[in-house]
Amino acid sequence: MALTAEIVAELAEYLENAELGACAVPQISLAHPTIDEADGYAIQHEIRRRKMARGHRIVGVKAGLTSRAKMRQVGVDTPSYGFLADYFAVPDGGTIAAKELIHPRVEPEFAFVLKDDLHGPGCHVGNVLAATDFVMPALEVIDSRYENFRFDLPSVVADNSSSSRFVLGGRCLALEGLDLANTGIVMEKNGEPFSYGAGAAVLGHPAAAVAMVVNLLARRGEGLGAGTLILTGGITEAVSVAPGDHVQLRVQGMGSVSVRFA
Ligand code: OOG
Ligand code: MG
Repeated sequence: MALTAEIVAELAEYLENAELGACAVPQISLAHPTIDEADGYAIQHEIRRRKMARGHRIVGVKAGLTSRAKMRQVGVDTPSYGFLADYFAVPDGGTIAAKELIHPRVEPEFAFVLKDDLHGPGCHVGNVLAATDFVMPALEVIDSRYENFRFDLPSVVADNSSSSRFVLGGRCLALEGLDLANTGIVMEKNGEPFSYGAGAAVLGHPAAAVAMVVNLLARRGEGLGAGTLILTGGITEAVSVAPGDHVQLRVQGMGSVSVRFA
């Protein structure tokens, strides 16, 4: 940690105001060049505390930068996590007012819901598979609060890993009989295929992304409780969207989920 508690609190307020006001700001490492990853998480957890203090519920977590395609797109190659607040949820087929966001992008993901608690360190794919209640297709809408979607690892972690909205849909299935690593996906924008992939793009298996988040949370003495929702990270690069756009994700054997921007 390079920053004082006072600066951490100040940067949390600054980034949360950028989110709530849908207004882009310079990445925080420009003014604070010594900031490290632990500072980033301290700021993120302070934003989470601020939301809870105002009565928001934290409904889950998201893994970020878990596929090569995502790492390449933003130029950061370390996986991370963020939290999901209640008001991030958008119904399947729902509409998001683009003016609530800065420069949204949409990415295809899997969502896991736990039936048992998970704690690290040392959490592995087997623990995650045993603790999973069901999985389903998801679209994550990310919206970096930084100008031009440009950031380094500490800055994006502080900005809650660009979390803004998520959509769950399709079929919710138990893992038995599913081969998520070999499950194909197609993401379409306005009816045209935009990107293709399979679950293995996410750290070899999407369950590995859940284990990664659990092990990162263990550094702060936290774990994930039964019932927690986890988004495992973009399988392919994210697509930029503007008012009028419609994005649909189709997942092999698991149905589809979609969202529209107005
Ligand atoms: C960081 C968030 C990454 C994912 O699924 O990889 C993320 C970003 O790309 O802005 O949510
Ligand atoms: Mg994501």
